[in-house]
Amino acid sequence: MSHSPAPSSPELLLDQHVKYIKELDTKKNDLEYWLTEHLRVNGLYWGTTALHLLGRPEALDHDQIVEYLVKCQHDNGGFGGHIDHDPHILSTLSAVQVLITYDRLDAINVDRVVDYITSLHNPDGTFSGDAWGETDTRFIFCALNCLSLLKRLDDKRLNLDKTIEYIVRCRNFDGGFGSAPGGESHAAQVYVCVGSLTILGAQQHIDADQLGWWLSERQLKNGGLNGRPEKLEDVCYSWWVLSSLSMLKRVHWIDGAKLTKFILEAQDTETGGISDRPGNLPDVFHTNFGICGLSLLGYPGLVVVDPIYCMPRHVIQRIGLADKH
Ligand code: GRG
Ligand code: ZN
Repeated sequence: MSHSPAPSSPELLLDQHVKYIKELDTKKNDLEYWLTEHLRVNGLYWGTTALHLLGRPEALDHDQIVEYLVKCQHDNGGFGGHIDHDPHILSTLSAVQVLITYDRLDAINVDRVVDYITSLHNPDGTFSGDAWGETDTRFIFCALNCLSLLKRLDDKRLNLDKTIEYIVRCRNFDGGFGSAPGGESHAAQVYVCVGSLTILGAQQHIDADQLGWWLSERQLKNGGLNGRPEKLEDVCYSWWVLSSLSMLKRVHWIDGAKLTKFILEAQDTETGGISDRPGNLPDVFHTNFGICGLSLLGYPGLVVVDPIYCMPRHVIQRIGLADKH
């Protein structure tokens, strides 16, 4: 929790990151492009969000992306990770986030999205990821984030008291949360549980001081954050940890200058993009969450990100959710 000024940080390579994201869809000769096909819709969400936070929303063609997303929606309302891929709650949330960011919800059938998500709701309050039934606190958050963005949390088919009860059962002795009752505390699971309870107006179930302490303990000597004790630092925890601290109004409990420096050192100065830690190859997931982390740290010139929805704050304001939590 010290606030010593960090030695000089590299600069944010804004133009190079925009170029990196724009070119992702042109790398069809790379094996990685095809191996990540099932993540195409998630990738569009990460790229779109990063570009908006960089202040360059027009760098991708919105009409072309909307047309593509429409093709990913199934008759049951869910979206697949790519055209002809089975629907899943993760890609459904990503598609809805992109369409709302572009203000293009008119392009899809919203009632059917709500039908799909409610069809995944289980009697114990959880949500399955897809028709195969796997459950996890991640999918609860995907469902609540999506239904909240669509203003459909009041759907009569939902029993959200049960959902709160279930999340409380995932809370551990250290104040953190796991993926299921009894699961080890992990910063990404903390984000989805704190986000879910915040959306549901149920933060009273969190011990903010104890959890804030656990989250601030995630910062290592080099400024980076890990996801749980004894693990390596990774740029994406700049989002999972910091967004949780932000929802708990405790961002100042970590050393922001040192974290800023760590994230900037993970930039690829040749290709643009950000990697999981300095020296590794960049990818669009860590590029987005690195930029989201910098935005939460108030990095100059970046658009402000919303810590709950992980979308530009001005979009959350436009749809009238900014003052709700
Ligand atoms: C809208 C931002 C947003 C998210 C939607 C999909 C989702 C909801 C949340 C994902 C949460 C999650 C569990 C992310 C995983 C993050 C991660 C780096 C996991 C790696 O875990 P380990 O055990 O790594 O491989 P460690 O760092 O513990 O060694
Ligand atoms: Zn990571």
